[in-house]
Amino acid sequence: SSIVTVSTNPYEGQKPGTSGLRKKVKVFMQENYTENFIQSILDANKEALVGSTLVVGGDGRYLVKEVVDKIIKISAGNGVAKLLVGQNGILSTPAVSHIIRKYQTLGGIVLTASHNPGGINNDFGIKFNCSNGGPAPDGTTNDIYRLTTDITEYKIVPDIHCNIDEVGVSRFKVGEGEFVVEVIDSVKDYVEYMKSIFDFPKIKTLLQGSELRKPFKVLIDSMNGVTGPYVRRIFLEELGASMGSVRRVTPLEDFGGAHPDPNLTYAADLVNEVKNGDFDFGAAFDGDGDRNMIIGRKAFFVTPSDSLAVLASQLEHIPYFRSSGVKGFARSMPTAAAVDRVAEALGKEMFQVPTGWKYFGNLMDAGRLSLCGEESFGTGSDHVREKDGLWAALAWLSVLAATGKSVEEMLVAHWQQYGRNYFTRYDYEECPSDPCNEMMQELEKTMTSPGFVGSQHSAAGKSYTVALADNFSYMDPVDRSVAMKQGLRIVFEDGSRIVVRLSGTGSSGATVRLYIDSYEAKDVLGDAQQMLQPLIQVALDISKLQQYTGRDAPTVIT
Ligand code: VG1
Ligand code: CO
Repeated sequence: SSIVTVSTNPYEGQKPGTSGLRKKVKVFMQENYTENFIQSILDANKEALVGSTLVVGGDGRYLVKEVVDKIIKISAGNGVAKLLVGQNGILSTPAVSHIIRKYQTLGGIVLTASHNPGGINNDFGIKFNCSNGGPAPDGTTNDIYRLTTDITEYKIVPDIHCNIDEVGVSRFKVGEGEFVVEVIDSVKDYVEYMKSIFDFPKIKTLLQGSELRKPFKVLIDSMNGVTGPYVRRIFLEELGASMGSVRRVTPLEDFGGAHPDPNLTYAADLVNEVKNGDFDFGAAFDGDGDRNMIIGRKAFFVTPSDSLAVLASQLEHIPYFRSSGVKGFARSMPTAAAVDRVAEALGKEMFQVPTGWKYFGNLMDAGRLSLCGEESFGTGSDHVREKDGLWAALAWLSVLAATGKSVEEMLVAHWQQYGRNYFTRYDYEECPSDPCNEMMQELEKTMTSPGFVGSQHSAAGKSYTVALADNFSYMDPVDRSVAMKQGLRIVFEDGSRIVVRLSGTGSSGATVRLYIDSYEAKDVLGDAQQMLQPLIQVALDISKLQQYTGRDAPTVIT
């Protein structure tokens, strides 16, 4: 086959956000839109590209297979030697990260819009991960974006036809060289890896019960996303759970119409089943398998910030950490500071990074970070360079198996020892962009004007004094790269915090996120929404959020 050079024109707006380029499917379907972006990803790697191997896979949503086909043809046109492609285009985001690392490839291309709905009228996304298995850092995504703005042509081998439905190796002659596509089992490498990280027999005994303990009943929900086949292999085949322990385990192109975001709003069916049923544990994962929600008996909810803190304090129950040791911990800035207290108690290094998993990678590569998380239902460790939903569920089951406690007992004991960071996030989705940008500018002005630090704010009988107010910026301690304007942050004298930022993953309009984090040393058993009311009121007053967005209530509360 021969390489054809196709001329093209740049599209505006191909700037990757928090986690790759995400747009409506129909945007990606425009002539050459997807081709331009793929070519730009490859060009951003040009020094190492010729002769390289890349991993390709996605979450099974609408357009994944078509785009895999384009990646195959354009990779062949650009001198890539080999692609490792998940069967049917299926690979979870953490599985891509693992496969990149295991086979030491140049990187990988992940086709997903994560937790955003799928189908022809919804979202698609493309993300590049580097050779460490992690999402490309800002330097690389800026390079990719710059390349999209002045692209004039792409290179493609149009008559490569490769079937990705069957596992196997296909070889193609391209010019004088050879181009190889290896279609791999989507779950095998990942499942083997999980078996080396966790004590599967111990988890199996927990689930099946023993003379000492009745079976521990779980309900695992893949939300019709990519984790379906992974959950079936791990929970049904390896751990011997019954079909009644899993739900929605077939990946669907439109996620069956569901919004595959594991939180109390979008995973309400799981929550209700666990609330009304005889389950000890529930977990749900998002479309691409990197997010997780953990609930206990009667749907006792574990906030992601607490989940991170509890796991941090219990890592000795996981074989991986017993052998690799526990380095530092990290969280994204908006994530509640519960884990900071564990770090302090254990004498571990603690990092606070901007929102997005790409900021954790350097710390892991430098051997300074073992466990990290985000309030947005992201938990993970240095076993890969992405957050990992199934890993989080297995980590929790390991801890529960070892301690013999229920989920709720774990949390209550944790709060009694460390105090509790009450946390909530209000999302105002798909608001008009201009007023939201204006709100952010005005709020930053207010916060940074003289006299704001030290000012007092009261609501519902509570009073807060501002200790610090800034637009968060971060210098990576490893490569000293700087990320500016990562979210407006008001920290009060008692450590309580208000954070406001605009989402970088939406595909239309603006989504405002308001994060509230408030610490109580003693009063740890309250209702979060009630406990946080005064601070929420203060946040709405200072930001004038309702006035600018025209919304009197958030779309989603987590
Ligand atoms: C959101 C979350 C962020 C997460 C990102 C990607 O970003 O807030 O914590 O890393 O999604 O998650 P934003 O910019 O919309 O707030 V996923 O599961 O989409 O890869
Ligand atoms: Co995701």
